[in-house]
Amino acid sequence: MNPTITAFACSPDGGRGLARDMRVRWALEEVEQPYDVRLLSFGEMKEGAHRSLHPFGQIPTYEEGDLTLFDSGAIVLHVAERHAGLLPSEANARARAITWMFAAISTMEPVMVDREVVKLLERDKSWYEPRLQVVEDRIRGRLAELSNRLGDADWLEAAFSAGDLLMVSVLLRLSGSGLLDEYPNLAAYVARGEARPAYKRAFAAQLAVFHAATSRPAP
Ligand code: GTB
Repeated sequence: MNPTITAFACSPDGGRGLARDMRVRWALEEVEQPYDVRLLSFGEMKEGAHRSLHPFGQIPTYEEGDLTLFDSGAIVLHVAERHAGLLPSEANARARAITWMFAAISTMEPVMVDREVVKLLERDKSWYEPRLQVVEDRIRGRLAELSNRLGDADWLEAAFSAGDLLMVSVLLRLSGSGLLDEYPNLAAYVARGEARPAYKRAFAAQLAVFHAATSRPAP
């Protein structure tokens, strides 16, 4: 039986693939594991049935037989451990790839989320501009460090891994900000991730959901 994931019935990102089901879809596509998707409204995400799967009432979740998981990083790690293709088999190389997964989520992503919060919720504050500057400079610091480490390599370690999958997913949150373009090797790294057939399939699938939702006549 296919695993089932949850996703927004109508994603607030307008189908740009920024919601966190995208990284799970991408992982499943990389390992060629077919999956089903249960779409949820914001209201349904907060109801008891979904909260029994996800204590915080969010997407994505992952159900496979009697296993239920939440949190995109944990789900991607599970997929990568159960299937070949996203983690090296040699123990140290595998540990390094997993380290990049954590770095993407716990070192890189929080500064980007800070920027989104400032832009979304603090635009009307008198201190909006200086605060945005501080947050964006913090992002630049992280990007510079990552850029230095990546250098002219294609991927963070010897071969594409779940670490790259999460890092590219996280960096994509900066799309349209111009920040990524200040680091050409990172912009090229992200473009390499987006060019992967598995990424394209995952992106098309989530976009199809958004198009279906927005082309349906209002009830
Ligand atoms: N740590 C969890 C994980 O990695 O899975 C975080 C999950 C999470 O934040 N889920 C969000 C959610 O369910 C959707 S992805 N939010 C609803 C809620 O909390 O009530 C975050 C997201 C949302 C919207 C955009 N966007 O519009 O661009 C991008 C990312």
